[in-house]
Amino acid sequence: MIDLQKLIKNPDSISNLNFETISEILGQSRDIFKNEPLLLEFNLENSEKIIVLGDIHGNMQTLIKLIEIFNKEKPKFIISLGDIVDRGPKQQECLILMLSLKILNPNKFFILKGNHETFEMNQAYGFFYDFMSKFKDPNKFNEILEVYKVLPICAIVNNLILCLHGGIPEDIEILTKLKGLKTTEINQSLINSIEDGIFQIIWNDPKDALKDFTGSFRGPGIKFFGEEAFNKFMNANNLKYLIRAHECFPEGYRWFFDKRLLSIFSAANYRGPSSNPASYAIIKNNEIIPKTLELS
Ligand SMILES: [Mn+2]
Repeated sequence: MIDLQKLIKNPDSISNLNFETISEILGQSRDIFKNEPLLLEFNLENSEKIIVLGDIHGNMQTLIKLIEIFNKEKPKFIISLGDIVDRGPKQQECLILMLSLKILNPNKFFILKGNHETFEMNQAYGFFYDFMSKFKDPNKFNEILEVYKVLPICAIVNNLILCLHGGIPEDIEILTKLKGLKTTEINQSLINSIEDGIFQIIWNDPKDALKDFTGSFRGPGIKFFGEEAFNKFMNANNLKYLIRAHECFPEGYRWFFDKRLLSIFSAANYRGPSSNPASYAIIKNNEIIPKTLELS
């Protein structure tokens, strides 16, 4: 049995884990995720905090700083908006570190699915290659895909603040469909009614100076959404704010739509030295406070 506390204190040691140990961590975290609903719901008492994280993309240096912030701020819950792997130098290490945090704090630490928690993206953007160069066996990678399959999709805080990776989907009823649903309960007819909505949740982007939904350069089925579409979705679901990730801005975070949508990204220097600070959000007393984190 691996000592996860020790692993978290020495993240460099994750690089040397054998697959047997990794498999144990994947299996344990999967067992926790599969009992979580696809739509998580949180309620905060006055002065309690949630920390929300954006994309990590293998940036261990930023992730270690963020863990120091968790220890200092002592939030009641931590929500990651996904995109832990692909692109950065320590992808497998970041994933195993995040899953270890989940296993040790199952009721405090939550991970939502991003568009990079998929096999297609891992094949195109580095994680599959990174994994294969170490463990050589594509069947072993299936154990990672089994974890992706059971990740929750979105979270709602105090019935007011929606958290997800990409954006709102065209399906205005998607949250009602996901509410109370566990991945283990999904059958074929249900898949047909939720898969487009989930796909757009992990892929869509907001765009100023746009009203409705429009096609995106990112690919078929992916949309940009404007303020009118955003307001319609949020009002229909009695929600006020959205916190999302998925896009890196040079200033670290960006507000959209009259400060009702906050976009965060938690991998610093994503496009090279000094290209962007990392950002994250604190939710407290139904307010959203964006934060940046400069890394040398
Ligand atoms: Mn993304």
